[in-house]
Amino acid sequence: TLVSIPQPQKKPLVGNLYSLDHALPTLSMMDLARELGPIYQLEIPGRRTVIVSGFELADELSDETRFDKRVWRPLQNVRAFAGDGLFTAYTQEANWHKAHNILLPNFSMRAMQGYIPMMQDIAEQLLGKWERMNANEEIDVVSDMTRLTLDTIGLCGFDYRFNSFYREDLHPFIQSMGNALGESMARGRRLALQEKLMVNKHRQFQADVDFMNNLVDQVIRERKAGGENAQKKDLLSYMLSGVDKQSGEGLNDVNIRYQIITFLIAGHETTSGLLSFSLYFLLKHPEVLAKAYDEVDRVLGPDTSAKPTFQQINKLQYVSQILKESLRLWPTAPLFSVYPYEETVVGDKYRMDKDSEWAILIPMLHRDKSVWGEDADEFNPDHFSHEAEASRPANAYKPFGNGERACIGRQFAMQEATLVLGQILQRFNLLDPHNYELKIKQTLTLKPEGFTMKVRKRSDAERNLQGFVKPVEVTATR
Ligand code: FDE
Repeated sequence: TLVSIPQPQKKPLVGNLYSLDHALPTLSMMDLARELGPIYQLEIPGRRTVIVSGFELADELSDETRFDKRVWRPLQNVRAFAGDGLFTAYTQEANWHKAHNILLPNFSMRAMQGYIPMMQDIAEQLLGKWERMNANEEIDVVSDMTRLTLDTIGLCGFDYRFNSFYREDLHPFIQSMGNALGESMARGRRLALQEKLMVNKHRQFQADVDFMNNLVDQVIRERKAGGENAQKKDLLSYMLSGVDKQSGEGLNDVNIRYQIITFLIAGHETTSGLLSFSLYFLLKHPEVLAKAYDEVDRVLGPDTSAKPTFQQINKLQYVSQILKESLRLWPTAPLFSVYPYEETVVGDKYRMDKDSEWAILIPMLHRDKSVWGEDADEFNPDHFSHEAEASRPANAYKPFGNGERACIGRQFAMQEATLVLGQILQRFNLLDPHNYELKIKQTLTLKPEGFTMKVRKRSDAERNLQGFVKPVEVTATR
């Protein structure tokens, strides 16, 4: 028998519009999940959303034969500037398949080796900045991590230098992108009549979209005009030259523009948040930090001028466990949405219409004690030991979404984050001068708010060099 899905108390006309804190919708959703259980629904005028956070239901919704990614309302608004780029495309759109087929090989483990020099270039800028800081200066962690991740995806994506470490403010492109993303979210909670009155917001939105398009279109034009000699080993060159074997076609210029904007959006805030949360957790868990230092010293050794190799980065197992554990507690892209190909019943008792919105609330899925154990709320990188990973069902961990629509940048982000975190630990002691207390800030993604720390250079005496073996140089192949 079918049962109705729990719902928080609603108000006349606005329904559950005010059941969520609009600055922090994800945190409100987490509170509601603790109150109402693994599934509940919210009603906002014109829209009903079912929020799923229990493992069993999320596991069922991960079945790609029954369910597909839904480009839900906030993402639909992002289509105004990311169009049919990978993230915002409908799975049925020809361009999704085409771009997926063309770009997938450029995100494989093997392809990752080719990005290392560019990732290192930007990492050096961050490390150099931190090394030159005076003892009284504090690091605004999220800002510097955003500089790093933006510049990295800019360089690896289309050989463009945002040079964020050489400016105080955000690059104007990022300002426009931030505005446009904020407006896309805001539109989701305005009532139809309110929306009509937002003339200035609409004008600003259009200006921001135009600015982004122009910058990216110019980069594409310049690259094409540069001819053969301008062939770089970045994503743009693969987009310009790649042919989809299935259709025999390449990507058109407008779609390439959308892909570049997509990679900039998807690749910088999420990874920046990941690194910021990881540093926060390290500051609060000295025993984990000590283990991380041991590993970094053993793998990278004392020479901070030596560039870590692909092999070394992959040996930083514990560092990568720290990153995975951070993404467990605070998955920086906290929700993804699905719809059923056919009207269906989920969990043997909940009806799922074709047009309703169902979303998986990842931070709560990642705290489900039935799969993560009694210490599910605790930060503990041992949740990602080989044994723990092997014994856990696959769909218990979804920070990168699901199936063929899962994150294409996963390896890229993990390699970038492992490289940088490893090098930060090789060089610095981390200090927490204000005993920072975690506060979440939400845009489309999650990040720690107002998080500052200090660093001090580590001395050789502090390193544990037992077991360090200098690596043999192996040339990268692609
Ligand atoms: C995707 C993604 C996802 C899914 C979503 C949905 O379903 O809606 C998720 C969840 C994610 N992603 C997450 C993440 C996290 C991190 C750290 C990241 N991510 C990173 C990155 C980087 C880059 C470059 C990227 N990323 C990208 C991307 C893309 C393009 C996409 C779409 C795909 C398809 O095809 O759909 C994603 N990403 Fe990420």
